[in-house]
Amino acid sequence: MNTYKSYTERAKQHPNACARSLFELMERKQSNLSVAVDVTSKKELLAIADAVGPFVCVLKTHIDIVEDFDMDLVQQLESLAKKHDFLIFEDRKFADIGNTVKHQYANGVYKIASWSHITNAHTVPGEGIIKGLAEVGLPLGRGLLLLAEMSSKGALTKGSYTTESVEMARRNKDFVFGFIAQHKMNQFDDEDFVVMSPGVGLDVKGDGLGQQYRTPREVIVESGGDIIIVGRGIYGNPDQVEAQAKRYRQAGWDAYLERLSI
Ligand code: BMP
Repeated sequence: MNTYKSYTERAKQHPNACARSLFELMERKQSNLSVAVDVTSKKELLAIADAVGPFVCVLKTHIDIVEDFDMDLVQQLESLAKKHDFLIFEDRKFADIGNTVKHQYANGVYKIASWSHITNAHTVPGEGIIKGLAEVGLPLGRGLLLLAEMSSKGALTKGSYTTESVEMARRNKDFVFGFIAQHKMNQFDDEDFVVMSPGVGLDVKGDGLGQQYRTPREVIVESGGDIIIVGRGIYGNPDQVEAQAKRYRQAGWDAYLERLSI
């Protein structure tokens, strides 16, 4: 029996506004690809965002690695998000007590909550981290992903850590709409967490620093992930950025169609 619904069906039923707009745009653009643009200059980041923009549903940033960061970078990213119809996900991986992360999210140099539609958090500090982030993010219509499983070798995100992270998400469904994880996390019929999976590559299996890659098919068909996150596989060769974005978008979408047909 096919237990997987289409992104359109999920958009119609999802209680979380951020998840609804994400599913709608995935179907509209026929893309379940997120590109991780881990480069250190503003110019390069914007050039890659513009090149991959037409092919992605989510553009993932690590804004604190950009050497010449300024608020103009953020404004330009927001313009590109409108131009190409994608959401921005600042992969901040918050990991402190609620009161601290609240400020890290809203204030400081980056003012992440003001421009990033989606962000994420580790569950290691306990549920207060979600409450703190929600105080800032919920009024702005933002969404949060919890890190339930990591892609890297030897990660401690397994067993009861993962199970308890899912329980935390269940108790905070107004703000938490999914996970960074390697597998589907839903257990009940009425539950619909979005799973975004990093560690995706078609050509290599690792990077020598612990990263582990699986193919889009392994992620989407075999493990039930919803969105593939691809970094160096796409921006690694500057002459191939657009071609690789198209290739991964196709591979991700083909895997989704295969999953629907099973
Ligand atoms: P790459 O495809 O180049 O390995 O990049 C993967 C991206 O996903 C990086 O931005 C990394 O920070 C992020 N990531 C990951 O690789 N594994 C995780 O478990 C969680 C992540 O956010």
